[in-house]
Amino acid sequence: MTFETVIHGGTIVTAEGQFKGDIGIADGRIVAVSEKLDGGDTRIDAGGRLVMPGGIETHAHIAQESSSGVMTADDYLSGSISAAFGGNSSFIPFAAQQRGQSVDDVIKTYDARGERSVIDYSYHLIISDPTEKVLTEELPRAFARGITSFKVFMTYDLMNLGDGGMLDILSVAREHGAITMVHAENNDMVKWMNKLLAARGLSDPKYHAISRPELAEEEAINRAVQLAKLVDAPLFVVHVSTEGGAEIIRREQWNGAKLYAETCPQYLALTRNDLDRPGTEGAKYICSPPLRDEATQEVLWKHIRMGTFVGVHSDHAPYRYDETGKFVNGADVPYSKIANGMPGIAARLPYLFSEGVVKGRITPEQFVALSSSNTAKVFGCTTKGRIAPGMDADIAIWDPEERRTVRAVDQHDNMDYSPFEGMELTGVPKLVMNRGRVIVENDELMATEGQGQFFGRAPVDLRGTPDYVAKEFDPAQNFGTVLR
Ligand code: DUC
Ligand code: ZN
Ligand code: ZN
Repeated sequence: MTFETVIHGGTIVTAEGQFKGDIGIADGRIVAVSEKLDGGDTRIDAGGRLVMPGGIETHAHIAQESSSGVMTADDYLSGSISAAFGGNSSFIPFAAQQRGQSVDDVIKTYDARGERSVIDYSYHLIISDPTEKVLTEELPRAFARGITSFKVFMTYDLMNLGDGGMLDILSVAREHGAITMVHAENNDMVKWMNKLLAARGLSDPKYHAISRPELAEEEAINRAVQLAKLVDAPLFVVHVSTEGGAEIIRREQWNGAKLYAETCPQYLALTRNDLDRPGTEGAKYICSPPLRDEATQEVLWKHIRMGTFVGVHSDHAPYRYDETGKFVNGADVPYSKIANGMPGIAARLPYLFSEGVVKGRITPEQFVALSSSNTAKVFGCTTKGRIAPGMDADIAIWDPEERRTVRAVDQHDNMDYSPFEGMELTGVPKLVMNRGRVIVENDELMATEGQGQFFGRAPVDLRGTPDYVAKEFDPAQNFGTVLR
């Protein structure tokens, strides 16, 4: 067998275990994994290093307008470069439908934006306007192209679908084998809190955290799960930030819901006290759901360890600390008019490795599962997320001992701050590969604009998840009525 590249002498870590071995690569694929491989036009020495699947970042807002029209600071070039420096070989940002827009047009728009990417990419659709045409014609066309996941919102007046709209989307998704992602916060609870705070003149950034109560997330997660169970549709709860929310998810996974969830580094690393920094500094830490408290952080780690969460993703939503981003509505505006989101696509995996593996909260195998392998299964990335013959050669080689201090300038994004600034982390992705091509090596970008490719995805893998049949859908209990 001939190889273009052989990675030799490293410790190969998969979601199942680790072993010393070599990887042979040809035509962008892994073609051999063995104790020792000779040959290779290029030989990469991975002695003393961990050789893992490249990360798959599945929660990132790239070249995306918010519902109020603010464009993210990163496009597919800068966003993908930043992802690559953070140990990712591919990503799945969102393609967002604004109300009144056709889904076909949305996909066309993002296809043009995606062409700049240096790593492979796919999209989750965001659906804000589920018209009959969207449900019966456009979503099936998107599925046929391999766009097999989409996100819906339970909050924000311009995005929120209402429970009926969610049931429509969940049912269509179920029919096609797609998975629905949900941003779960109770819209009315948040609006009511906003009114309460405004009436008292409480508008500093820190009140953002108070305006979006933990109970609003817990209520909405519970409701989203019951809606999904009613139609037996798979559901992925994004950016879980509360103990109560995580517990509902754990309980309902046990009860047979086809239920997946993630949390994000910011909910593990930061707290609402970060919103109470001097002047308007707290604006940098405005994201939704909001940052919580220290007690919640350790509980979320426990859920990571125990498998409640299939992934830890960045929710990279980059808005600069200036008039193009955070202060697009003015420098001296209430928290509710400050752009909502923070960057973190480059910091996600170094943070998870350092605080997770190095501090003994998770194993290296769990790190791999949480950074790529689990997500590859849930989102149908059939050729990614594993080190095995036949898979794409999407590989990250890590120095598990090198220490770094996080600095905004090293994130390689278009941002002017990092919420993780100054954190001391151990473990650095030294070489990152996408389909056999080195894209980052020793802090240098080796990739060129546009070399990333769009990848279509398979339906969610639901093997081992028996059907859940609500009594009202069971002909034995509903007077023999066939509803599905
Ligand atoms: N939800 C996200 O997932 N990202 C940014 C803002 C938001 O509400
Ligand atoms: Zn969200
Ligand atoms: Zn997000």
